[in-house]
Amino acid sequence: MAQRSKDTQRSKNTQPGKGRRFIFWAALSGVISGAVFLATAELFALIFARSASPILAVGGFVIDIVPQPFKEFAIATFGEYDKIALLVGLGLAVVIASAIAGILQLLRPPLGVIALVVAGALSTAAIVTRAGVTPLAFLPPVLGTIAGSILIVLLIRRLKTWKAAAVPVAMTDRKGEGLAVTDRETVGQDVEQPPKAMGRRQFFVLAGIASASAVVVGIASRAVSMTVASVATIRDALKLPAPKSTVTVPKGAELDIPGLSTLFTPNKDFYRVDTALTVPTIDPSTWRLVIDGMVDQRVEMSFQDILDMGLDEYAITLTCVSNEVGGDLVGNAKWLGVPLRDVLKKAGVKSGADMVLSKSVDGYTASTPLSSLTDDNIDAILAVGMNGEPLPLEHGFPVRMVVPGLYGYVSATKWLTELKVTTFDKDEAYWTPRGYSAEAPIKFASRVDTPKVGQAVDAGRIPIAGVAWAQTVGIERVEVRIDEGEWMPATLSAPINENTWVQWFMEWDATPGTHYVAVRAINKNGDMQIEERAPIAPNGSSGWQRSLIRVA
Ligand SMILES: Nc1nc2c(c(=O)[nH]1)N[C@H]1C(S)=C(S)[C@@H](COP(=O)(O)O)O[C@H]1N2
Ligand SMILES: [Mo]
Repeated sequence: MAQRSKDTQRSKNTQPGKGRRFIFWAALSGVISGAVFLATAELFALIFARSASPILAVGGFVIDIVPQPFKEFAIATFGEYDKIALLVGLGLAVVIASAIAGILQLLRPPLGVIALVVAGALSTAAIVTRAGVTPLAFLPPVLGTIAGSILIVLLIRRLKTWKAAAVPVAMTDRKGEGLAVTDRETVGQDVEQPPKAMGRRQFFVLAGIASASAVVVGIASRAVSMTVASVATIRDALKLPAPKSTVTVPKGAELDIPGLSTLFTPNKDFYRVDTALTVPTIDPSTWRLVIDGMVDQRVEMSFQDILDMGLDEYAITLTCVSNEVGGDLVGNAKWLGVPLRDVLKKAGVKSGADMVLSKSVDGYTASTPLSSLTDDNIDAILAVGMNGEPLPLEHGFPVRMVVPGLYGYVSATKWLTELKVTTFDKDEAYWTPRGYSAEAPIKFASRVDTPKVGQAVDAGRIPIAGVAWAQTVGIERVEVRIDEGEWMPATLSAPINENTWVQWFMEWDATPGTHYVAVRAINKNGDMQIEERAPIAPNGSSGWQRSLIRVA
């Protein structure tokens, strides 16, 4: 019995059968490499370009090029499942094509790699020719192609090592038909078995790791992309109610000077600072704000509840504590929202509280002095809109806080989910144990936008221009000094309100050579901008910006 079963096994191991078996493993190697190609592309699509999914781009391309009668046939046959049918069809095509690539790589190397690179190039073409494509969209398919190509080479190489070790065994078997069982086993074990077993093990280890990672990474990335896409779709379809009041922008608020920051910072250019590795995706229909802690009654509000309070438009300049002197972590926007004091009133703040700990869905927290949120003269708001559209996902969709006069890290919680009324004694925010102050009013500042540091300018009459902000107080005056000259007053744009930055400019007769341009602001309380340099930690940088300008 034992003898016969061994013989049967051995007869299977003769070359033709053996070859067929390796063809199967080569095909599987191709399929795994194809899966790794797709999974890698999906992963990098998350980072670089949401639209850069090879399967979806190729699917979109197919939909675009397929003739109308065929589309009608597809709809007639699959009904509303036509797109699923297309994706299943594409999936099958990928499996078959990559299996063939694997076999080619075994039998006619490097044809398998070439096939994969061609497929990669085609999907890259499909991606970069889609509408609304971003500049980095080529990266995901290219990185996917590289990963898939490397893997197919490695897998087939290991498969060949295994085959090389295994096939001679089969030949020995055939020649040694008459050998005693013991003899054959000795031969097999001593000479052939170890490399064969090793080649086989190495092949399966790599194949196993690669396919498991492809499945996990691919499915996880696609799932994240789809949640983001669906929340992005919900956001795009969202129409915020018209505000009860809008911001009046006075004449002369916007100086039209090349190189000067625009009065309102477009959303796409607005600085972004947060600890979120991936942007939280929240469906506004399931979003809830909880107001609890030292309150008369715990209150829960839906997104609709916020909208139902009636929205007003507010112009507020946001500033990050990490903004260096002359830095760009500051931006001005029109926010649509409701006063936080009205929201807090619904819960009723108990006496003794002095802080609101705001929490984000991602665990981030900020500590804001209660007084800044209840003061009738401070427009602290829950914002749902930014510059005429719902908050962008990266800027806190669906609801965030904006508090004039306080750095973002102690006030501007994005993806807001809870307001806990508490005390500075009892609670601590995210940045407090990490070297930043629990309370941090914005240090008012001024910045030169043009001419840019290090950018050579032509001699002659040119404007020096920039922005200055002193949220809740307002900018009274901006002064400019060239080299060691006198401080000269700059012309200010008409301020929208004391919570927004103002633009300023000064005409300058630029003479050839290098010059220092310094700027400082005076606020409406008559205070001078702090001259002494301070680092951003623990509560914001200070110092007058002084930049070296080269005039040709
Ligand atoms: N959830 C969450 N909200 C946050 C942060 C964060 O890390 N997580 N960072 C804060 C900081 S430090 C700043 S300066 C502002 C920046 O807002 P923006 O990215 O919309 O410009 O958001 C604040 N809100
Ligand atoms: Mo910040």
